[in-house]
Amino acid sequence: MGEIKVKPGICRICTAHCPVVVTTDDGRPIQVKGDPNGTPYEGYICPKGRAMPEMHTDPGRVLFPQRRRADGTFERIPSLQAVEEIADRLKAIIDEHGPESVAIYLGGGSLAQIVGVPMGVALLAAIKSPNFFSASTIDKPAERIALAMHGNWIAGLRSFNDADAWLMVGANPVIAKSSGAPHNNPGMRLKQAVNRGMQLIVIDPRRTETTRRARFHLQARPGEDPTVLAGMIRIIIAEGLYDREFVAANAVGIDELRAAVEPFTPEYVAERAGVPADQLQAAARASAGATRPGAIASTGPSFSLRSNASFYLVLCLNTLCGAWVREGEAAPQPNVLLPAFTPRAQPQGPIPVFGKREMRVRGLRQTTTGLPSAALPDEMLMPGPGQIKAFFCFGGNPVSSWPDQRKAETALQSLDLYVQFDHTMTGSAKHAHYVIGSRMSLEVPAATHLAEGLKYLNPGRGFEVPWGQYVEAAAEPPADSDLIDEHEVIFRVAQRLGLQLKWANVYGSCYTETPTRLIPLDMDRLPTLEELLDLSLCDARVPLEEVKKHPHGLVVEEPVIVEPREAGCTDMLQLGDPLIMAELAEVAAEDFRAERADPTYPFRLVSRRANNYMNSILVGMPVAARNKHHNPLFVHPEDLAGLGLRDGEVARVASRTGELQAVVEADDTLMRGVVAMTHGFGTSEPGVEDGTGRNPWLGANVNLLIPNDSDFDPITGIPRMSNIPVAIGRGRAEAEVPVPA
Ligand SMILES: Nc1nc2c(c(=O)[nH]1)N[C@H]1C(S)=C(S)[C@@H](COP(=O)(O)OP(=O)(O)OC[C@H]3O[C@@H](n4cnc5c(=O)[nH]c(N)nc54)[C@H](O)[C@@H]3O)O[C@H]1N2
Ligand SMILES: Nc1nc2c(c(=O)[nH]1)N[C@H]1C(S)=C(S)[C@@H](COP(=O)(O)OP(=O)(O)OC[C@H]3O[C@@H](n4cnc5c(=O)[nH]c(N)nc54)[C@H](O)[C@@H]3O)O[C@H]1N2
Ligand code: SF4
Ligand SMILES: [Mo]
Repeated sequence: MGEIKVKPGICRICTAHCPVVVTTDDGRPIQVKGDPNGTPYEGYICPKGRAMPEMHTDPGRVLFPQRRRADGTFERIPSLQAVEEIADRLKAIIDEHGPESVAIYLGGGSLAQIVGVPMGVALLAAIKSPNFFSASTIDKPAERIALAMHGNWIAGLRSFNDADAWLMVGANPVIAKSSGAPHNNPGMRLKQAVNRGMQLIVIDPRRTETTRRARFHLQARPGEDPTVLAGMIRIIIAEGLYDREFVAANAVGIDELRAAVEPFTPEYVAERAGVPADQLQAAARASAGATRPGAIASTGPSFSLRSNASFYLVLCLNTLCGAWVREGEAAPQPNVLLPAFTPRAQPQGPIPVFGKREMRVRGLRQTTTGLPSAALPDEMLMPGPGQIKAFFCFGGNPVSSWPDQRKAETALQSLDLYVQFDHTMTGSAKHAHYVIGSRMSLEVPAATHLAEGLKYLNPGRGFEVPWGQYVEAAAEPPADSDLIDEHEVIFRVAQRLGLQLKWANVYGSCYTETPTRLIPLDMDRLPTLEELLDLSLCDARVPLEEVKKHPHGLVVEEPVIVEPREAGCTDMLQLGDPLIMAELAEVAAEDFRAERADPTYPFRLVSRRANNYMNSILVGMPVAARNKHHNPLFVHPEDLAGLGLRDGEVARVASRTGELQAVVEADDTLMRGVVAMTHGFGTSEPGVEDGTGRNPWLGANVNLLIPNDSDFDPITGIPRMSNIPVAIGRGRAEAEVPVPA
């Protein structure tokens, strides 16, 4: 044992951003626990957070910049040499193909690296490339699109804390942590809320850890969220249960909405979605009868097509039920590390959904959520002006996470310059020209501002209380390594290209009340990560110096009271957006019986998440796998019997465009006819995991089943990633399963 130190930290594996305490032995992390002094979290931590020491000390960690050789193997090169080579290649590409040939992608891993991506954004701005992509557009792009169509409420949604009804559509926060209930131990918060009388309503085709707490579990067929939500709204309007006064004063479009939901009678919803009429009525009445209701949607409806309609109808429910916070009440989520704003009981009316930039493929365009990442592989592959040739991937794993895995892989292979920032050699990284390892999350200072900004994406998400934390590095990077931070790589590249970079001081968003301030960086001197973080937070509501005095985080106790509507404010919320009303007419006109009756693909595959992994993060690590290294296909036991398959056998799963092999696991929480699988596993090499974890990248990647260019939403570009028609049969015999070397 060397010198033992214990320091506070922030887990940034997911957006819950739990406060933790980190024990190090000579700087090397040996234990991460929940921080009992991180007040709202009360010492909570999940298995992923506890696995951080293993992530940091993983023998496979990328400790030196890696350059790919012609034969596909990698060689170690000095970090400054890597930077020079990247800069020179980038310059040649820009000179030949123009700035539009350069793109960056922000993945889930960049939550840990909070100054890397802003530096990448600054580089794009300096070279005048519009190509900023992020995982947000293959996550829940509809949340901001629906918000743009419906309008936002400046003071925000009433808090989950004292909500007396809460509707969650396709969210399982007990597992996913930050998707529909407060971040601080969502399982416990839900339990406490239900115990104090909150009526929890969950729409999910599975009986999940979250639905177990629900007063109403509407076990609807997947993909039927617009039907179910329209049915609820129809009841609420027809029975006059909505908040007439609030709607009259703050919203337009109720007549259009009333007409659009008319076809969705309880009987129709019952037949189509499988939700009994009395359950639908009871859930609708519970939502509308509550005095402090709230509604939220997550990846279930996002992945099942018609996501804009689902998210929009959730916002309509919030407006109809008067869920927005009123004048004189305490603002639910005043900023701490983000800039101060005046919470007003007034709408910010609809804003344009589309931005200027048009993609070259499928008529897709920039939206309020950004450029559609689902189009990225095509933009890399399609020749002609605007083809993406240089790609910087910040903590993302396209080969794992992008729909149409084979296309994603081919696209990455086609690039002239692919730089991957990651601490592990993922299925994506092995195609990169350069793989750059940086300091990992516990080795750098960090703050909670990104998680604070979630409320700007989806009202109701985010911290339960005004919470802020800033921590210093808790661990030291491994000795004898040549790690180089993402911001440093990009800054030095810009220096070599003679560019002036400008730093954006806030987490930019169209609803951030304070406009982004661009601060020119001194290009003669590399700024430290600390300096950049300070610059990002220079307009924090609670001065950063104050937050820093509370290393275990602080709750800002003093309430911020919601101000009245400004004189002269004429903004109104929109309940009858024409695009969504037209989409509801399309939904009502669908021949759902015929669509369902395809005998070739009798099952519907839905998405779900696993407790021990965050997307592909931690996949393949023994500490997370707990002796189960594969990615099971969950099937109802009676469906299994019907297929003649037994628990643990290998099944073949085929969609209309792809297939995979997976180990089946009996799961009676599913609706009959619905099967479920998580993503994050496997390269595109065929086969199933061998169960030993020796080759974590081999196996069942669900994106083999998902095309990105058919069956997609025309606005978000997001393809059908849940509710996928599939056929299931017996897979290869066990003996044929390849055993990786
Ligand atoms: N079929 C299907 N596809 C999906 C989904 C699904 O449910 N089904 N989910 C979608 C969703 S919601 C999302 S958000 C996307 C996620 O898409 P991505 O963000 O592209 O995928 P992740 O697996 O989260 O990749 C995170 C990467 O970051 C790396 N990483 C972790 N920590 C660090 C760090 O500190 N620094 C750096 N540089 N890297 C780090 C990890 O090793 C990993 O390779 O996938 C989407 N794709
Ligand atoms: N442990 C863990 N936590 C995570 C992640 C992880 O991989 N593991 N990933 C993180 C990320 S990137 C994200 S985006 C969030 C996601 O957070 P959530 O959106 O809460 O993700 P899930 O836990 O998959 O819950 C989605 C639910 O939708 C249901 N569902 C599927 N299809 C449909 C449908 O058509 N309609 C309805 N109503 N429901 C449907 C599924 O059964 C599932 O229970 O989680 C984050 N947190
Ligand atoms: S819930 Fe998220 S932030 Fe909290 S410990 Fe788990 S992975 Fe980390
Ligand atoms: Mo996500």
